[in-house]
Amino acid sequence: MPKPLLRALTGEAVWPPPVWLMRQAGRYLPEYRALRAEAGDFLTLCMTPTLAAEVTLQPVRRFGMDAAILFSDILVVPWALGQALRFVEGEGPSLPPLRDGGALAALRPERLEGAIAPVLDTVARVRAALPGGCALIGFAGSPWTVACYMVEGGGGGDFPAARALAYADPDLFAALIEVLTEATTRYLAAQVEAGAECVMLFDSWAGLLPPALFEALVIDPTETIAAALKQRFPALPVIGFPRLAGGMLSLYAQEAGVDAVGIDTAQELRLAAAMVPEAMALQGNLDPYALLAGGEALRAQAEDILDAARGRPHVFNLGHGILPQTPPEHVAGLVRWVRDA
Ligand code: 1CP
Repeated sequence: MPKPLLRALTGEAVWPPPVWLMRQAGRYLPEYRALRAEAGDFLTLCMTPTLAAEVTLQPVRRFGMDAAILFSDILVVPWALGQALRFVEGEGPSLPPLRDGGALAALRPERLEGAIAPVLDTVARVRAALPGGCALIGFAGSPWTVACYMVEGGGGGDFPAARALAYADPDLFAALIEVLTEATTRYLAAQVEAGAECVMLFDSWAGLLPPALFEALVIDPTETIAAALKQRFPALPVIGFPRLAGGMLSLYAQEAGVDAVGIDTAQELRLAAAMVPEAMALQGNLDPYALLAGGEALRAQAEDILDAARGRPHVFNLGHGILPQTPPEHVAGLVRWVRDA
């Protein structure tokens, strides 16, 4: 019997729906904080296969999730291409901003395979240790979202330099997206060869773009990556997460070549269901703040989501990542409600 997550991603209305949560490994878990302290810094944790595999498995053991998601970060790709990356405690990622042809030419795509070897080792270890019905998700950031961090030199959510550069130097921006499209395809294909059973492309900042740029910088690169992966692995399910895409969700669902779409917190799930093809799985979309709050608000929202997606292929999830302050008991309670639905 195929794993529930893979059944849902290939178009089956599994009931109750499989459940996992974005950022299910992380600071809200005491056992994560302990291993993170042992590793020292975040990038070391990502690049130490024994520790990264253990962190990946922690939420699976504690909550019995239907999926494990590789513990890594979307910024591993720029780091592997040679852009210096640091995670500053309490502030997030920091990179030397990439804003001209010289910085683009300094990227070293040929370094990718060597640099990601520890990540592939983590994938293989997790796959070998997974409990029966639990599926392993590989992932990467999509080119637009990763480019936001590379051009800006860090996070924050507004990305003024990246958005301005897309207009000021469209050729440079297109060249950067092309490098990332190619590298992301190789990175995801390597994860699948190492044992990932499906892959997810996080486009967390897709919603910053107007429609024409959304097509060129979000849909087109995603389609290129999905098509290249399907050519090598015809049965591989691909999940796209065009966060805050709003009305562009329907074009994304039709054209990006993905099998499932992650729905963010701002979309009404019934409307989202009407915007995507019937056989396409929906993943989402509980508000991480409802999970933080717990109690009746959480239960009511979870039940509404279950009801909205009933009869459709659905993967229960959040609309964005778990907040670090979330009590682990709220996660346990949520998983129980979904299972008892
Ligand atoms: O201090 C710490 O322990 C580091 C916090 C942390 C964690 C736990 C970062 C830094 N990354 C991660 C892990 C991570 N990142 C996973 C692991 C698997 C899981 O879900 O359990 C995944 C899938 C990601 C993906 C990721 N990283 C995204 C896409 C999803 C999203 O949240 O929108 C993004 C945008 C990043 C960038 C990033 N990495 C880390 C931080 C703090 C950020 C956000 C920076 C910002 O924009 O301000």
